[in-house]
Amino acid sequence: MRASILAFTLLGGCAARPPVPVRQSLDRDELAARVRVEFLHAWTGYQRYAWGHDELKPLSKKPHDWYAGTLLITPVDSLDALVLLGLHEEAERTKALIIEHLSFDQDIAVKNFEITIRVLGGLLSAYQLMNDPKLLALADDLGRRLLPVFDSPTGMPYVHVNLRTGKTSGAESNPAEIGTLLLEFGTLARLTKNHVYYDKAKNALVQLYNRRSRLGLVGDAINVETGQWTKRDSHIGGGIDSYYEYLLKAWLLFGDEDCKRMWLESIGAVNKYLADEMPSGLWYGEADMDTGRRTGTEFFALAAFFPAVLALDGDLDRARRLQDSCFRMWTASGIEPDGFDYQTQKPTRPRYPLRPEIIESAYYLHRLTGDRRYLEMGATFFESIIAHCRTDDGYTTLKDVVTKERGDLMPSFFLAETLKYLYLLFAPDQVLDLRRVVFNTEAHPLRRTW
Ligand code: DMJ
Repeated sequence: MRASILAFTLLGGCAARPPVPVRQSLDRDELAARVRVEFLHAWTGYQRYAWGHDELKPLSKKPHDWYAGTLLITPVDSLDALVLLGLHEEAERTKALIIEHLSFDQDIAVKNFEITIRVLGGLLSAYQLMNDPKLLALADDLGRRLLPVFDSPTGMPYVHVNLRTGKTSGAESNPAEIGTLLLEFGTLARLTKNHVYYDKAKNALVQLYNRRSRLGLVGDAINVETGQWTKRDSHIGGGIDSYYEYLLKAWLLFGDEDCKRMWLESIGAVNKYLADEMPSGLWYGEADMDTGRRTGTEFFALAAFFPAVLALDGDLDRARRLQDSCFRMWTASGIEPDGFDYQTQKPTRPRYPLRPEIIESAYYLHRLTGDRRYLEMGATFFESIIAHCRTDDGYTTLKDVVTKERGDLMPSFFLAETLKYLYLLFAPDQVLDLRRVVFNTEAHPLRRTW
């Protein structure tokens, strides 16, 4: 036990739980219905001003495409949510758009990680929910075009690949982009019976894991050609986050014992060196991957996925305490900043880009503990998002959670994740049984049908 934890424990320290506003009448059905109405509001804005494009800019009422051509990122990312929310007409119309108009035969260099989690993951989960083989054929076409990323000297993927030519670029990568591929490529392998997808994505994960430090930690940048770390700061925030998530979930989805072993060793190191017991609660900060020396006390909105992962692993004590800390971070300014110094309790990165992670964790914790506290938290998140981010034609990002100055983008993950997890939190358990699916990092539920 590290000295700071010991001193804190000996002092009888146990951070007071942050108060969560308790509503006299919290009606789950009514909240689920309200989330559905807000989903439709956002979807209608997308349909009106950005149909057939990647994302909506809700203030300028214009579409936004990531590359020269569209990859229909919002429709693909949202399709399973449309089904789960019971918006069947919209789902059929969206599926038709995708099948008729989505082409991966484009001369564009795409980011492998983003396209894998949003587009490949979205196609696979929609295929499993809607049972249309054309969705699987699209996923297979995309998977084949992404495969050249793994042709580096180490087998760890390049950052970008041209979908038409297969030309790769971007040797400087990070654990999240290297290690967040196996759920999608593995599912594609199982569904198409082409084991190459599984083998390449798993090899990338193992190659990364094999380069962990003596302490069992990873850094936040690595060169996929030389295999050398280029940044040695360790944490659970953006750039590393979902690498850990996929070690655990690949074990759960595929029963892969190597992933189980890698997860168990990794979570031990994370809890030993990155967890920080403070008077304000449990947090996870930054540390040097070689020495374990604390290098920072910043917690990220992206790291708010971690209570969900801890809960899924059965560590409900840490999961609950970390979720309480995340809730403090949310309520400090009335909505969540992207970064927060847990020592000073001040935002370090003031924007709120409509992120879902804290809501995802509330959903897991509610389902795995049955504690109403997480429904109350969810109601708070929903009210803040409506108060600060709702526009006439959708929802938009905040540039600054203190001033509430608005940005002009509705990222696809707002529909795919933020509103989906809010809906699932309040909706009846039968809508989706958490024990029967594994969500990819973009909230696409995958089922072991093989
Ligand atoms: C999403 O695209 C995914 O959840 C990813 O793992 C992290 N970033 C966004 C949401 O914040």
